Amino acid sequence: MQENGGRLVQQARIVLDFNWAGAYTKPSPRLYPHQWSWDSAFIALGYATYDTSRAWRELSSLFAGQWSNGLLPHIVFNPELNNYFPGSRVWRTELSPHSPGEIRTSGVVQPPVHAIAARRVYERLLREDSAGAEAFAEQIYPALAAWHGYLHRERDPDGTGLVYIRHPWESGMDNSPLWDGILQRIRLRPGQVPEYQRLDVGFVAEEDRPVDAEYDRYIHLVRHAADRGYDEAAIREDAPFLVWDVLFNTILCAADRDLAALARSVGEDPTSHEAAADATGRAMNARLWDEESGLYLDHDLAAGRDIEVYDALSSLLPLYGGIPDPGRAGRLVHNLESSGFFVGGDGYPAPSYARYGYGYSPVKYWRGPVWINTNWLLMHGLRRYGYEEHAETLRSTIVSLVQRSGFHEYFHPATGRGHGSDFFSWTAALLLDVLSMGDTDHAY
Ligand code: 9WN
Repeated sequence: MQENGGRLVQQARIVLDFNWAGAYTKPSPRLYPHQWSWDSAFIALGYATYDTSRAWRELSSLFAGQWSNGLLPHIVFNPELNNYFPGSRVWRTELSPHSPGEIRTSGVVQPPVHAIAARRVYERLLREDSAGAEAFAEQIYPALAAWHGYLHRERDPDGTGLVYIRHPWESGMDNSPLWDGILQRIRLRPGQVPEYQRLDVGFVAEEDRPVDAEYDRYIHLVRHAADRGYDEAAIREDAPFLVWDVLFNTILCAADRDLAALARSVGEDPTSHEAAADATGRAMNARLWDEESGLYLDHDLAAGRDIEVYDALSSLLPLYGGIPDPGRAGRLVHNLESSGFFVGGDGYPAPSYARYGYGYSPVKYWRGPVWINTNWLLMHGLRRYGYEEHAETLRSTIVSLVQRSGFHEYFHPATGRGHGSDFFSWTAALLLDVLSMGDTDHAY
């Protein structure tokens, strides 16, 4: 490893050590003090490069908060801390017969990156200690199978192959312009606006965060689910937000394939996971591909129409899941090169939302800033389809951005300046993964 790479590795490990809370890793020191679901999976991928036992502990701690119906909550609360809004009291998850009694959690989910991370941890463990690898797989496989089972059963009741999300937080891309049309439909009159106090804007610049009108609707949607006791059939009956999301389904498809591999390693039958992945891939191509634009679009189930937002980076990410055929992949890459996303020209990775798009903001969270996780997915997607040069450009811009600007949550796409929280765990973890790419073979 080169001198600079070595220093960056050390710095990234320091970030993760600083955020290590004894059993899990805080996404960031102050803004996100509890354990978050997809963060933990990305973080485990980083630990897998140098500390498999921590990777294992990270995932175990998250799955300790799993519900008896398989739901893996997007937050597992640390009972000793109450400096995050919305905290456990707002969620009222005790109203569900499935929520765990002693561990407090939220009542929404996040993209299921976990089987992807678990497979990687398993493979690293195999090289170190095959008995340990076996024990890990035996422990994690049933929990992952229950998690995917929940998604396919509860979030795809008609067996379409696509699972729905019911809150912007479930996308992981909370205030993306993708959700503007739906959130605008939610009319809150005086008295309906929930009363609460945000804490996030005390930790980071207000202009970097979602606006109050968005938070009102986030909390309104939390209430909608809690008022129905987290009964999925009741929620979907009149859910204001019900979406087939491209990124969520892409990740599920990829994760189902990794789950199949884990099933094989514990002597279980992988065919149901493979069939689920095939069904999701097929349904994405049949229902979410938009021939005219050459992009995958989200679908608004509550309104019964596609979400005609053409500038979200997530529209290109089915590359990661191997979902498009080569012709469609070519059209996605053409969009990447020509639509204000790319990469290379100005030396930065791809923005979360293209800079000429309506609704673009260079600092506001998921409305334009560069995030490392989505670029990591894009990089692997490009590589998977043989776009080596693009992937390499992206890899080197990811490294140089973090080297220059630090381990921020997100970055201004035109200046590279860091925004949101500093010392952000998945930026560090995924950087470790990217830096390790030359060293070892990656199982993608
Ligand atoms: C709400 C923890 C999480 C990430 C999300 C990101 C942000 C939370 C918030 O932080 O969301 O879940 O309070 O803004 O959007 O992707 O998992 O890092």
